[in-house]
This record gives sequence, C-alpha cells and structure tokens, in this order.
Amino acid sequence: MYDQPASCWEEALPLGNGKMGAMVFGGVENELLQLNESTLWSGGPVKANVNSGAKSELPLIRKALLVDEDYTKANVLTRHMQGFYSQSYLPLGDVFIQQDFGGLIPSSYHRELDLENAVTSTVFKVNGVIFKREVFISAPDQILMVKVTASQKGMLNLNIGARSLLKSKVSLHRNNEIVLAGKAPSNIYPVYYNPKGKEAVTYEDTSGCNGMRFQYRIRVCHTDGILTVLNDNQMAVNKASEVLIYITAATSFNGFDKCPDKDGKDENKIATNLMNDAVKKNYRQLYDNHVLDYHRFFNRVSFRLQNSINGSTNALSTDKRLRAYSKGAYDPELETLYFQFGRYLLISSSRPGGPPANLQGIWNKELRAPWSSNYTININTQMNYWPAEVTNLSEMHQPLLDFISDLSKTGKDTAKEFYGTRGWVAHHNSDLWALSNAVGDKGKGDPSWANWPMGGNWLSSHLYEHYLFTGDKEFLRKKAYPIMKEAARFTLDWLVEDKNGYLVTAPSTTPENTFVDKNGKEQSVSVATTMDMSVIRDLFNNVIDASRKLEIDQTFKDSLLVAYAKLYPLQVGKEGQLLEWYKDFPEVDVHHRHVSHLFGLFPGKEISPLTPFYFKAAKRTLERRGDDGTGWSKAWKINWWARLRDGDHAYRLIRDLLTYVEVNTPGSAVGGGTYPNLFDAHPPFQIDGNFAGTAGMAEMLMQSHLGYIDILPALPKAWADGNISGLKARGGFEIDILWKNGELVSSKLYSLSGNRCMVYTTVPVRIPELNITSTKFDQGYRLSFQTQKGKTYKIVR
Ligand code: FUC
Repeated sequence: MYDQPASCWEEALPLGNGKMGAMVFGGVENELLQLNESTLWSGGPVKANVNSGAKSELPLIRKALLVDEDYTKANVLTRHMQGFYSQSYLPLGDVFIQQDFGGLIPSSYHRELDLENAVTSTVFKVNGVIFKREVFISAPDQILMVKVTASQKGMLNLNIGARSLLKSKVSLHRNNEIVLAGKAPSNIYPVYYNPKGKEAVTYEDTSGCNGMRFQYRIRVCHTDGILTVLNDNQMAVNKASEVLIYITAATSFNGFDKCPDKDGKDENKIATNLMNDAVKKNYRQLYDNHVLDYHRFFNRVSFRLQNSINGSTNALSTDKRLRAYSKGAYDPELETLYFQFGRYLLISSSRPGGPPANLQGIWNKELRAPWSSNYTININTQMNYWPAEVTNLSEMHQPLLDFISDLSKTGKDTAKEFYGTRGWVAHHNSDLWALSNAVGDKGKGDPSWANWPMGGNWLSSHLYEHYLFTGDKEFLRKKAYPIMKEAARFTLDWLVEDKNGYLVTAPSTTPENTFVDKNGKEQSVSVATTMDMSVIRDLFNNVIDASRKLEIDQTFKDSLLVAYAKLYPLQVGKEGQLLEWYKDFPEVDVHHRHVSHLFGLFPGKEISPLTPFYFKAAKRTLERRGDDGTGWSKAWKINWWARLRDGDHAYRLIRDLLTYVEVNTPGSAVGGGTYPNLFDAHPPFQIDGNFAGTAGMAEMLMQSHLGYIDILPALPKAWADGNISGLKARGGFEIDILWKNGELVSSKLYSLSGNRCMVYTTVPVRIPELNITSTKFDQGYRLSFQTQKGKTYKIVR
C-alpha cells in the first residue's frame, strides 16, 4: 500500500500472467502502464558455425594449464573459444491514461497491489468525486483489464494513448481501438559492450532473419461516455462514469529455432482474436476467471508470524514500512509479505507454455536493459526457480524445464563445434533463442565469466528436482533423463586427467571470481574449480539415481560410477575454509559476491551435517566471505545459513536483504537490498534476490534434500511463534507446521504419492493415529513410517 503515485519505475507495481507484464504507476493526471510481453526479444535463432577455430585451441589451453601452469597464456587462448553475445529482452510499450484536473492535488490518495487477488487499485478524490482505477492481467483470458470509475455520473474525462521505444506505428481502428505494431531489432549488444564503429541496436538484418513483429491493442468499451479520436495515437472518453479498457499483446515468436519474421506467427491474428474473445465478457466474468485461476496457485501456501496472526497492525505505507524496517523496526509481517511477494512474482512471470522468468522476471523498461535482462545461468536463472517446488508452484517451473530442453538442442551443436564432444553444453548466458556458446564476441569477453561450460550441467539438476518433488516418473523417463544423460555425456568427454590421475576440468573458472598466481598476477582461468567439480558430482549423482529408479542404462550408469570415483574432491584450505580453486591460491577479493564453491551446500547436497568436516569448512567459508553483497548474493546466503542450521544468521541476512535501497543508487557489486516496490535491488533491479529470499525463508522452516523431512531446521529467535501451511517436500509430501516459543507444536503431513516418510524434529513427537513415537537421533528426534497416498498424518508433541 502506498500513499503517493510512483515517481519512478521502482515504485510502480508489477502485474503479470507469464505472458504480459505491466508496471502500474498510479499517477493522478498521468497514469502509466509500462507493458512487457515475455517473448519480445531482439534477434532470431542462434547461428550455425560460429567459431570454427575454437576446437583446435583446446589442447593448447590444456597444455598451458596442466603442464606449464601458465595461466596468462591459458586466459589469452580461452578467449579464442568464444562466440556471440546473447540477445536482449525488450520493453513492449506504454499505455498512458490522462485525466486533466487542472493540477489540483487530490484530497486523498491510495494505491495498492492486492497480493491475495493480483489486482492493483488506485483511488483518489478530486472536487468531491472519487476516482478509481483497477488493473489486472488474466492468464485464462490472456487480457489486461483496466476499469476506471468515477463516483458521480458523467465525471470521467480521459485521454488514452500508446507509445513504444521500438520501431513502431500507432493507428486507430473502429474508433475505439488503438493498435501499436512494430518490429524488434535484429541485434542488440549488451549495454556493457560498445564496439567502435558498430551500432549497438540494429534493425537491419545481415544474416537472413529479421527481428520479430509485435503489437498490442487497446480497446475501449462498456462505457457510458462519448468516444472521440484525438489524433493518430490517442483517443478521448468524455462524460463517462465507467470505462473498461481491454489490452491484448502478441509477437510473431514461433519457437527458439524459427525465424520470427519469415517463419513467425501471425501476431495480428493472435492479438485480435484474444481481443474479440475477451470483449464478449464483462468485467465481472473476466475478474472472476482471473481470481479463480490465481487462487489455485497462490492460496496453496500461507505463512504467518506472530504479529500477523491476529491481522495486520501496521498502517504505514509499504515504502515507509521498509524504511522503518531497515532502521531496525520489528515487523515479521513485512517478512511474510516479502515471502508471498516472491511467490506472486513467480506466478506472474512464469507460466506453462511461456519462456522462463529472466533477470527481471518479465518487467523491463529499457531497450538495453542491464545485462540484457537475459538468462544468466551461472546463478541467476537457477535462483529464480528455487522457490518453485518447495513453495508449491511446480507448474511455474515448467517454462524453465522446457527451456532446458531447447538449450540441450542448441547446446549439442555448441558442444560439437566448440569442443568436439558428445552431449550438450551451455555457458553463462542465454536468451529466448537458447543461445549456448560462450559469449564475448569472439575474444572480447572476460573468460572469468564468459567461458564457463557448466550452465547446462547445473540446469539439469532442475529436471531431477522437479521429479523428486512431484514423483512424476513419466516426466523423468521421457523428458528429464535423456537431457540429463546427454549433459553427463558431454561432461565425460570434457573431463581430463591431471598428473595425479584425478579427473578435472580444464579450462575452468569459478563464476566471475579471480585469484592471484605465483607472479602476483590476477587470473581466472585454471583447473578444476570447486564449482565445476561440485556441479559435476551433483549431475552424475542425479543421473545415477535416475537410471536406478528407471531401471535403465546400466552400462552408462557404471561408466559414471567409475568416473565419479576419480573426480577431483573438495579441498580445505589453511584457514579451514573450503577452497574455491584447485590449489590454495590467494583470493583477490575475499568478500566476492559469488560464493560458487558452496554449491554443494545449497542448492546441492554434497555438504551437510552428514559430512561434518566439509560442513564446518563451508561455515568458515561463509564467515570469511561476510554478509555483504548484491541482492542475490545476500539472498543466496540466507539459504546457506539455513542449510547450516543457523536460523539467527539466516534471519540477519533477511534483514539485510530487506534493506531500503534508494532508487537512484548506481549499479554496484555490493549494497544489495530492496526497492520501495519490494523489487530486489542488485542494484539495479534484478528479480533473483526476490525469489531466493522466498526460497530461503522456506528453507529455514523445512528442508528435505537429505532423504528426510527436517522440520524447523533453522528457526530464528525472531520468529518465535508462527505457522506455515502447504510447503512441499521431496518424496511427494505437503506440510503444515505450527510452532510456539521457538518450538514445534504440531505438523500435518499430506502424502501425495504414498511414499515412506522420515521426519526429523528438534523436539520429541508422535503420531497418535499410528501409535508411533519418535526416537532420539543425533541432536534431535526421528520418526519413520509408511504413508498411504492421499492421507494426512498429524504429528504432535
Ligand atoms: C552475474 C553476476 C552479476 C549480475 C549478472 C546478471 O554476472 O555476477 O552480479 O547478477 O550476473
């Protein structure tokens, strides 16, 4: 809730249905809806034969690394293995609604995003008339709806228009419809890359495929007012009491491998048909459809902490509340709001059939957005999906799983062309076109980020996790396993032996971090970083498990088991910390935002209380790294501290993540937090921190990665009383937890698949119905029992 219009984008409120996105500003005289369409990107399908010389560099790089230990030479040569940059996610355009009050200040003003129903409303009073605007974006009807009303008859006068940053034309149809139609650029360079003599944004195509077409349509109807056409891009409604504005959008995107221009879909037909279908329905019908659909997902989980159990007591607007919280105010309800906001954002930006949520979800206003608002798969894209399964939004994971399937196809060509291997590979960046090569425009990118061939391997774990949570064996057999297996096949070919007989990766980087070599020089390319080896162990484990579960591919599984035993293991350094590199190299920045070598602690499971030596080293690593970082870095740390079972430290990072960040703070590698609209601040805006914040809170309350359900593993003192319901655990369980005075009171467990269940608690518990009592185990108590599919089990003290 806010008591002023948004004065900038980071104060505006996001709406979305996975396909269309809108930022609603709530201006009194100038309302702005900044629109997005999730398939509107620059470029077209990835090119073939990108860098024919790449492969021949590999033996030279490996010699430089494994024989000569010449990291400078390896760095220079690794650059020769780069391809093109990814394309950019684009803004669609604006819809503006002007109401002229002669500059009068309204006597009351209020705007809000209602998370319970996914609707924004803006209400204000001028000259005794109450004006109200409600906006929502429906998934079932694929329509953005705006309803504007005045409390007195005929008092509504407004102008409506459209504009876009992209090459486009506005036209008026049938006197009540504005159509903005345009064309996306065929190439956009990332904002950090401006090669001399080349245009950063080009519409002209040089390679046989023009950029995609797009359009959005704004139709005004169901009004008692008078409609007039003002000029080419605006119309007016006068003397109305109510106006309904219907907005549809479409692009010609027709899949990652089809030219969106010559082989594109008919965007005009799509947007027109959607419009014609929607206008047959009135506001109430569309609203009811929307809310019914949204509730199906959002209402699965509820989370309450002490001060929200009896209803909200905080009357401050959200921005003021965030400021107060940053200064130390105790406000658990803001924390649960942040948790649910993350779930809301995932439902709004990632829907089955559409592309996955990108760096900004689906909300972007810039032609050249930070990091192209692309898929950065050395952490950010994966992070977006951390809350998907555990917070009971499995369906929203689907776009990522489909995207991985596309990537495995382009990645097959990249593996063959660049490395001469079987299987498929992806690096640190991708886009709508499932780009899989190392970026850098053939040598201009820094290998510390560009040349990281583990993106596909990491993403593959999402396929297996989806199976673990849903128990969907058909999905595992038909979709997940073949992709995971091909990633493992690439990896088997990619690994080489070092002089001690270990299997290592070379060249190898650890996302975006650098070390100091023996000549005192900063380096990034070396051998067998901990991140590489951890991701590979995770992948091999998953493929081995999956092959056992499916009872297939024994020979391949055995080859993985043999290779697994030879993988270069985790290393612990002089200070008791987990090493990030093959050797105990001095670090350039001990506080670096990436802590990739803790992959095995989270999201992986290699490091846990079951491996106390590494568990302790992981803790030491985090202590040395410190709590500061970008938004996503802090959010990752919540998850790590939860896995370290230190709820108070995890809580400290929640407080850090919810630090108010001033909107115009320059982009930075530290200083992350939260903007007034609760969007994560890298800074700048990047949505991953929101998602990982939500996932981290769930991880503090329940974990299930070690084959048992761990209830309240990292409950902070600040959350002494609370309840959560509807979390999901691996093995197919839904869980409700109620706790008081920092201790579990009761829990309900619903069995979705009829699997055996093991529960770990910090207090003794029992299941009266089954007449079983927990037994002491390690630091806590353990219950193990067979469940029946569709049955609920009540666990009590
Ligand atoms: C990685 C991170 C940056 C940023 C970018 C999108 O490169 O290191 O901090 O999040 O992705």
